Amino acid sequence: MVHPPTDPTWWRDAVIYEVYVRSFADGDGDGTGDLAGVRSRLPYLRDLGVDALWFTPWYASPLADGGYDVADYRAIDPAFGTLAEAEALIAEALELGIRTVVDVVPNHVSDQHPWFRAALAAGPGSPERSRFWFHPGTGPDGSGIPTHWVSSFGGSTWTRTTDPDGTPGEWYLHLFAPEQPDLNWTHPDVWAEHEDVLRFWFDRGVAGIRIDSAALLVKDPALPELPEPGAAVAPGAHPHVDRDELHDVYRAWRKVADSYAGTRVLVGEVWLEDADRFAAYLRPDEMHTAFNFDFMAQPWDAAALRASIDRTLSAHREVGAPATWVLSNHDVTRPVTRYGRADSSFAFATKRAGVPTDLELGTRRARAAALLTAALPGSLYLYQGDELGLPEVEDLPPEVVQDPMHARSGGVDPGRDGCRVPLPWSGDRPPFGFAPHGVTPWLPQPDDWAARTAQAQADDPASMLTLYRRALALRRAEPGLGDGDLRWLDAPAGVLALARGDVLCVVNLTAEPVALPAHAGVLLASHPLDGGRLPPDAAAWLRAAGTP
Ligand code: TEU
Repeated sequence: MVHPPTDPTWWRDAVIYEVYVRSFADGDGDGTGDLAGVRSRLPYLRDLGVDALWFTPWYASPLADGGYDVADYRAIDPAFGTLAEAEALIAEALELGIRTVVDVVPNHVSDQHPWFRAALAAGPGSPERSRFWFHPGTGPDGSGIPTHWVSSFGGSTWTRTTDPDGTPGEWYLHLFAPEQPDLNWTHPDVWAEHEDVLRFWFDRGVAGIRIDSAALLVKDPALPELPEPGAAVAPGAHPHVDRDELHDVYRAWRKVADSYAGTRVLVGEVWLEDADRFAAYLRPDEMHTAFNFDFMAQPWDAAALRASIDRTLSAHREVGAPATWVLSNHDVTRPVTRYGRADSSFAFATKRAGVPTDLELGTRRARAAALLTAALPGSLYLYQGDELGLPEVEDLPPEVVQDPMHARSGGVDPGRDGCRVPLPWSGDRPPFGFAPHGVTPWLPQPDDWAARTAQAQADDPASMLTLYRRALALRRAEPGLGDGDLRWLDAPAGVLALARGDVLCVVNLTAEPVALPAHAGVLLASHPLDGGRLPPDAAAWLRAAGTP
């Protein structure tokens, strides 16, 4: 559906394109993507057919974690531009019918944030420190870590401070990198500041907020040790994941969002295995939607995908929220690479570089997956570059990798930079139009990306870009697609077949061509049909039989 500016339900089936600003397009020629680059490419995004842009953090930041270490929420990082440019971008995008979603990172701030600097300066027991989790170490000299919690980036969640006289001091908590101290969500300043930040961006016309690490903010103030591996934890009682108090935070945020004209939405980054605990964040007075990582993590397997789709839809139905469909983002392996591996599921713990990969197979499957996800009921997230079929770049020289996951694992984890390589726009050699000729992008692009540029794909009927453009155009034009219900059709093992109104979507995950169900016409196929049959690892959208 096309969503006019006043449509209050725009978010229920919106196609939201994730912009990792640093790697999108470089307007000022310093090798780093920026707001000028995004503004110059807005027509591309309009032609792609997206409803909204989600910008990963564009705020002032030392970039210790690609901007997820925010020093000032009310300023744009100078490497990306200015606040005036952000305001212009929001307005220009809206003129093209594209809404803007900004990223808010409430779990932590940068260690360069004024609050944390003040806390370090003020010393133990100060009100400034009470906005964070400072704690004495264990043992007579305080040299033992307060708890054995494990950072998402590897290693401990605690770093020891140094007092102004040079002696070792208290420790502070960081679920991510040491440059990202966790905030204390029992502190009223932390609540008030975030509500004010939401207002700051809503006042500038943004249509939504993506909430980073949304299930991690609240900690048990007693800071207990983690439960033993495998031990049962009462729901909501883990020391730092999915605690019940979180729901009060999002109810307060929802009130802020609802106080604005037009529907301003909250989108949660909620990684939780339990579908009901996940859906609890989507009750009518909390977030609007949350990323569906259960689906994203599934291997290329019909039964697994179908089970995940059913789990998703039934959990969302309980709370009346639309589902989201996500194939990737700036944290995970690119789909054409993941689907080209023997184990095509995604999990951080099993992420490995250098696993044998069949990119041609992965690309076929990613094309089929694009048609599957675009046909499912709810909203759709598209990570920049997936519409170009970019592979994960797995041979970045270690010295250029900036993701803290890489260094903190001692180089064992490849990190996430392989999906953050600057986009190829045009031309036959780096920087492929990402930056002016002769400029070196902040991460090197593979030399062989000439055929993957947006320009090379734009007029190629067989390209990934053309497939996405056609799929998104049809998704808007077909009343059966977008929000609503899904009906499974009978299909052989390994084949997914579903109906959305009078549109059918069939996906063949077997190794043999399969007969298509009765239909009145083919709307779109991810691969040429083989004498009316659907080839392996392909998908088709069909007009149901019996409809004009
Ligand atoms: O990610 C949070 C998160 O839990 C994962 O995506 C994370 O990368 C993983 O747990 C590592 O094991 C968000 C952002 O998407 C990510 O880019 C940031 O690094 C992270 O928060 C910290 O702000």
